[in-house]
Amino acid sequence: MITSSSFPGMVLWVQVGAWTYHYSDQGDYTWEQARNFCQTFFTDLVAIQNQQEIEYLNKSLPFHGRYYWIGLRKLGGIWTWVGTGKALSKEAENWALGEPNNRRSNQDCVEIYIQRPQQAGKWNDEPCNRKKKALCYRGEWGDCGPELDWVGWGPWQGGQQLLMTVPYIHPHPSFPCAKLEPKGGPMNCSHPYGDFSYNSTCEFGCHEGFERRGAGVLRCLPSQEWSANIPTCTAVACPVLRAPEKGELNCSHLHGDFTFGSTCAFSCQKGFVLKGPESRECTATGIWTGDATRCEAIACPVLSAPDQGEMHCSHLHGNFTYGSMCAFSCQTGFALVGLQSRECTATGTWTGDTPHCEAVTCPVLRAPEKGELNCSHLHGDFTFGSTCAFSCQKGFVLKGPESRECTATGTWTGDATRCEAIACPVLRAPEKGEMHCSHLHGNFTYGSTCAFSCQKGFVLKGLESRECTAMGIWTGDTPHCEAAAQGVIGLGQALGYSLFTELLPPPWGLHLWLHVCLLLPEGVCAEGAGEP
Ligand SMILES: [Ca+2]
Repeated sequence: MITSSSFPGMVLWVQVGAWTYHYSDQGDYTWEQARNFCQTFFTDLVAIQNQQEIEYLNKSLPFHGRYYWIGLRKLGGIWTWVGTGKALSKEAENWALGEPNNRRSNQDCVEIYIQRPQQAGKWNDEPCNRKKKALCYRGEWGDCGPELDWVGWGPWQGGQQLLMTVPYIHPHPSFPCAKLEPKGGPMNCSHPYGDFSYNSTCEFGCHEGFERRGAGVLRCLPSQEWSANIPTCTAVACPVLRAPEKGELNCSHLHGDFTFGSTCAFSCQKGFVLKGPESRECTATGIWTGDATRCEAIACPVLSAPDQGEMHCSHLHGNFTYGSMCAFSCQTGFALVGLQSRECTATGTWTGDTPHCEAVTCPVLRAPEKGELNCSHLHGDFTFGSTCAFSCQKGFVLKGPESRECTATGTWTGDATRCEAIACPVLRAPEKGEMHCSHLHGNFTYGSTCAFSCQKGFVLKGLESRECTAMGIWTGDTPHCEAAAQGVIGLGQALGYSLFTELLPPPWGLHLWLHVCLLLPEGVCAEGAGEP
């Protein structure tokens, strides 16, 4: 910093404005940049007032090879003080020898040769895009202390003329801000007045998969502070994933929970199978790879009810899937053979085998003695629904139901059936006689034959034997015994009867004899029937 107050003998004025000079000691600017610099930190580029001022500046400012811009430029072809908008008067001109020459016809801005070996303190027109130091002033109002040196009159401002004093010239500091270090992303800065200095701007980006939190551009302010806090880059978030029902989620996170780079693997509980990708990854765009994953119950083959039976299933997770239970039953008259229920296992197979329904069996029926059996079977021999009809041979009558049916409980309807021989009336021996019966099937029943004989001295009148027929009636009539004539013994008696009856057992002897008698002359047998 240069301080100088080397103009002695100047009258001091109170309550007037003053100005101070400043220049940029870092960086060179185009004329526009220089004016911006001056307007930002001070008042404007200097307007040269008089020769004392020029001398002062030339003496006080350091030499710089490119010299300093001042607040004079060509506007509409006229050299104009930009601070006041007033044209440069002929008297105030201070051009260097041969200037303004407007070389190449683009020299519209003015520099001042500070400490040039020749033409020091003079002006030269220059292209405005050349880079030079900025020479600024600050207009100040207030008490002027006795230490201020009078230089000259300042420009009119606010209706009064500033008293120009030049207490010192500031080389302008660079107004540095803190150096920025990017956090997790690229940083692109431009430094018009020096690294991380006034008006430096830094643009911040983030790598793929990361989002910026905070301002995208920071500017270094005159206060030597950045316009905002340095932004950070955070990983792009994906929606939070949850474990599928009946499944589990296993995530690994690179940068944060469910953010770019996170991967989640899925698995299912026993009995469930994964549908969808086994793992998903959070992408840079904040969406997960793949579709949603779910766990489906493992399916077993579809079961059906057995013939003549029913099936009732309960499904925990879905039709005929893991955990489904099916119970089996049979219709009335049928019995289940096999397991009563099956369960769908985690391997997709059923426990056990499918049961089947078998018709309930009844005891095998046989035809009654002297009878016949005629059965019809619906489902199998002598099983539920079988019916058996009974019939008897000639001469026998059915006792019990004519037909029986096999019921659902495995028993036959009705009682056992039998064939009984048809009964004839009980016969008695004739008076004075005897009766000898032979019974084939029962006393005095079908097939029974009874032979009749008389005591000595009596003769049988009528048939000597009768037979019980299938109609339940006896052949012929009951014979009777009559007293025979004394002492008369027929030839038949002597030769035949005794012979036949003694040789053959009754009634066969008598039968034969009776037949023989038919061949003999009438009266022989009849007379000889009685006892002598
Ligand atoms: Ca020139």
